[in-house]
Amino acid sequence: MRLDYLSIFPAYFDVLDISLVGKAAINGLVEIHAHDLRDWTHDRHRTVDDTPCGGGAGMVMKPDPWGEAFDEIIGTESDPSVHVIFPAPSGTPFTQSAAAELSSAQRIVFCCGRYEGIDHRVIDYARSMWTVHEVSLGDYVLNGGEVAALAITEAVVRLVPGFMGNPESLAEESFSAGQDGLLEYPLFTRPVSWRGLDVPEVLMSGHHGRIASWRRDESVRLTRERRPDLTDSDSSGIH
Ligand code: 6GU
Repeated sequence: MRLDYLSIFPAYFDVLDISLVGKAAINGLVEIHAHDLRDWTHDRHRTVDDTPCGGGAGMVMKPDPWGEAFDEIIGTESDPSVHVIFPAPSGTPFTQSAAAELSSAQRIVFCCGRYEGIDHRVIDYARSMWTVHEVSLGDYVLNGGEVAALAITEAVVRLVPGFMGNPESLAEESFSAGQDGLLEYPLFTRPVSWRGLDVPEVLMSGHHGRIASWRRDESVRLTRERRPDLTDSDSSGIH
């Protein structure tokens, strides 16, 4: 899998080297390329923004540097196997199933906007050429797409076959099919008693049936309490 990042702050992606994603890069599982969008400007001030057509506050990212960067990084041919991601609060919510689908992609290009956003023709052009995803991490506003791109990267790369030492731990965590779409149950390890707090007795009982049913009850209780939205769907596992 090759990952490209287009940003006016490419140093954000330096952290990928010190993470498990960096280990995956060393092992040849992923290839990481961070680019400075200003490399595709031609004026003395390396301008990437301009005032919004129609007026209003803030600035909009000009289409030209994006187009030239696409030409050089991706090419000028249509190829639906290239996934181009535009992180933005106006995108569709990013989910575990979206991460799972992207984990089999050969190429992902992250387009990290700043200011009020990117000229929409950049997104329309990319859509005419490649597979575009406009995604949001949640209902809050970040200053730019970089931190979102890092989060999406981590969610995707850990699902790339060969990344996880123990792939079974993927099946049991929150939102995975193995958890029936419920939140993960609470975890404990030794010591059995710590600062006056004890590990639930059932987990020390050695009774696998009772342990499974305790964990299931806790998952259902937590999901109802914290994420009632997840219990509405037919796939929630609460029937
Ligand atoms: Cl993907 N981008 C930005 N800029 N803000 C966000 C977001 C993304 N998701 C939530 N807030």
